[in-house]
Order: sequence, then structure tokens, then C-alpha cells
Amino acid sequence: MTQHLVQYQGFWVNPDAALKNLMWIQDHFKPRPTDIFLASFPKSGTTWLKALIFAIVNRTRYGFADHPLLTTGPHDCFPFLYAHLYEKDRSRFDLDGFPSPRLLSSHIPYTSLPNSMTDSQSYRFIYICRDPKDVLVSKWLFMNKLRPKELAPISLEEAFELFCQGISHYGPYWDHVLGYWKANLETPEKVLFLKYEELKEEPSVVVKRLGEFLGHPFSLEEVSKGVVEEIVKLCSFENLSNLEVNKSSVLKLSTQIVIDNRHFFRKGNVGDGKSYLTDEMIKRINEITSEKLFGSGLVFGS
Ligand code: PAP
Repeated sequence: MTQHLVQYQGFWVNPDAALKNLMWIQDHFKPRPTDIFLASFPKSGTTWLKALIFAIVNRTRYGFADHPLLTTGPHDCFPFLYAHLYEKDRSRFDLDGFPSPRLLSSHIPYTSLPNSMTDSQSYRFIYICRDPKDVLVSKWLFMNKLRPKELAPISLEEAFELFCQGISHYGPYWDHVLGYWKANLETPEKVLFLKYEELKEEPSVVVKRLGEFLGHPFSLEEVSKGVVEEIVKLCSFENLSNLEVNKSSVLKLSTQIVIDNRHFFRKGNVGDGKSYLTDEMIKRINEITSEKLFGSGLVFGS
């Protein structure tokens, strides 16, 4: 492995931060039966789903004209479970002080979560996955924007190798997806499994499914008044990416990592990964995906 790639891995994988997050959850996090957890492999649609779930759960509290999502980024409305670990002002993320239902997200694999979270039937997990080719390219471009100035950009070839070898903050993409997929098959009332691609294709259908899953089904009156469409519009890529808050504010993810919110919005398209990857790369990633997901019932397009 080249010297550059070794250096890059420290940043790309950042095992200390991932371990710190995981250990805090295992040792200190006290789940509440009403908690709603959003889980994902990074770059799979987290930001979008945060906005949608926040809007669905709070739809009777806020009007669409002065909705909090118009002035607060999705990651601040729906924080990462471990966000407070990196906050100087801990009171901003005092999880014990959050009103119920708490909306909390994490990239931690299902199999690494503590039993206190996975054993109980009370919690709700919503998992979003996305075609690995789009995840890889989205992540590669994102990480290059975030990289420390002293580190040269990582090439697509290098990023591809790391991805195929399963080297990332939260382990191999395929294990991550399969962990939540199996949990969904075993306990569908507890774990909802969504695909970015189906959300793009039929956002209103997925929003209604989310409402039902979360115990807040849309009434006929709400449907006829167009509430579902309002939520879809509010959380659309076009709307969110053009809001001042998402163009100019920052998200503090760790002591070293402060991210411009605009980096969470790039293109928001399905299949964009293929316009960057070579035919051989596409072939290899499709083969790994077929092999890893074989027999699971989960499939992605080619
Ligand atoms: P994260 O895991 O770092 O939070 P995440 O939000 O999961 O990132 O993924 C970012 C991707 O979602 C970007 O994809 P792209 O690079 O292929 O463009 C981003 O553009 C896309 N995205 C963000 N918000 C939306 C949205 N409202 N609708 C559709 N796609 C979105």
C-alpha cells in the first residue's frame, strides 16, 4: 500500500472516532421505548431521511411556511446519537433532556449495537440503504472535500480499493446493509428497511409508509389536504439545498471535523456513480454485491 494511502486511511476510516462513538453508546446510552433511530451507511440518504422523519413526526406542531427545517439543517434537527461527545456546550445535546420521541441517528452497524437497543421490541429503527456504486462515489467526493489541506486528494482508484476491501469507519458496506436487512426480516415492526432509489421514485408512498411505521399514519383528511406532498416538497433536494442555512452553516461532527452543511447536498441523483466508475469497476462492485447478498433476497440494479 502506498504511503499516501496509509496516511489517508487514518482520515478515511478514523477508527478512533468510530470506536469512541460505539463505546459511548455501549457504556452510557440509555434508550427510551419511544426513541426513533435512523441508521445508515454514510452517504446513503441520511440527510434526506432526517428531514423527512422530522417533518412527519412534527407535522401537527409546525406549519410549512415557518417550518424549523427552513432555518435549521436536518443534522441539527435530528442529531447523531453521539453528537454531544464533541460539543463543548453539552447542554445543546443533553439527550436525557430531549423530549420524546427522541430522533437520533447513527452509522453504527446493527450487530454492534448494545443489547439494550436491539433486544427490546419498543424501539423503532429506520434504515436507509443505497446502491453501493452511488455510495462509493458520493463518499469519495465528500471525503476529498473534507480532507485536511496537507493531504493530497485520494484518487478514485484508491477509494475504490478501500471500499471493496470493506475499509471504512463502520466496516464493510455489505455487512452493514445485511445486518439491518436481517433485523428487518426478523422484526419488521421494529426495523423498517428503505432504499434511496425507491424514495426517489415514489417519495409520497414512502412518506406514508413512514407515517404508519412510526405510529403516526396520515389521516384521509391530511392526504386530501396535500400534507404528504408538502412534506415531500419541503424535504426535496431542490428545496433543502437552496436554503441559506444549508448553504452557509456548519455541522460539528468531531473535534477535528467541522463540515459545511452544503457538502451534504451534491446532486442527489440515482445512478450517478456509474458516470465516474470504469466498466471494470462497475463489474467488480456488482460481482462483490451479488456474492455478498446472495440468498438474502436483497438486490440492487446493475
Ligand atoms: P451522510 O451519511 O454523511 O449524512 P447522506 O445524507 O447519507 O450523508 O448522503 C449524502 C447524499 O444524499 C448526497 O448524494 P450525492 O453525493 O450522490 O449527490 C446528497 O446529494 C444526497 N442528498 C442530500 N439531501 C438529499 C435530498 N433531500 N434528496 C435526495 N438526495 C439528497
